[in-house]
Amino acid sequence: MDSGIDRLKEWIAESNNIVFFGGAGVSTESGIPDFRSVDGLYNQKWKYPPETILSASFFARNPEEYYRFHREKLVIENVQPNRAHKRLAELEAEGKLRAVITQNIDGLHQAAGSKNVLELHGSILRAYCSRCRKPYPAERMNHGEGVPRCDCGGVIRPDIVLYEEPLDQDIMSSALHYIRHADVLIVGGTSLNVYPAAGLIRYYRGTKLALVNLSETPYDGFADLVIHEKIGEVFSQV
Ligand code: CNA
Repeated sequence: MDSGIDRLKEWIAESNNIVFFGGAGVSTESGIPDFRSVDGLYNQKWKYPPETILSASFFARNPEEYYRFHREKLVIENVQPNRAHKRLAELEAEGKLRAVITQNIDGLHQAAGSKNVLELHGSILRAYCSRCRKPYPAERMNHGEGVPRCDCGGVIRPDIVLYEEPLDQDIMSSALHYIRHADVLIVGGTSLNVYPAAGLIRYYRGTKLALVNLSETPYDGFADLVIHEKIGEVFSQV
């Protein structure tokens, strides 16, 4: 077994205060493309770049185009949690892992059985009216046609944080609390390019920060252990 993975396995075995912080790379092995890999959404052809379509001003101006992108690119059918999601859920059930903090909007950690999931960027499995805030099931937003509308006439929107919108402060403070008090912090499947989420790992104060990511990140030098391998494969060994 690889020595980096051995070390991570030891850290996990010895701790009951592990926190996981992840991103889109956690779900690529479930078949959901990330943003920045070669086959990620940023490298696929679309009329506008994803940062533009996924922005609050674009959504307000052009909800038709937003929903075309949403249904074609964000909603992926029949996806299942992979080995990383499942092992994280097991570690929580064993009383070893305190929280999963995720930038993902796909709900796969909960599908795997994780209970304490902090969704920094919301979820495409929830929707609400952008005018009166009435909650709606995600079904029509994710699978219908055209722009879904509320009884009040407002546009129904996904419960995700669009670019230009602030993150939920309660979720951010809670994430910060878990990271600050973690013994082992595992960061995985994230390019650590999207702020303010990426900056959270600077609040870690321990000496066991493991970074599991296929490609290099700006924080590789900040970590105590760096593993450049597929996260599902790593979690199947720890
Ligand atoms: P990103 O910027 O696309 O980075 C993903 C990182 O994961 C890259 O550095 C890859 O090298 C790495 N990676 C890809 N596959 C694996 C793997 N199997 N094992 C290990 N590493 C891997 O995504 P971030 O999450 O950092 O960026 C934040 C954005 C992306 C958030 O706002 C998300 O909401 C958004 N996003 C979410 C999803 C989802 O919910 N599944 C999908 C696509 C984008």
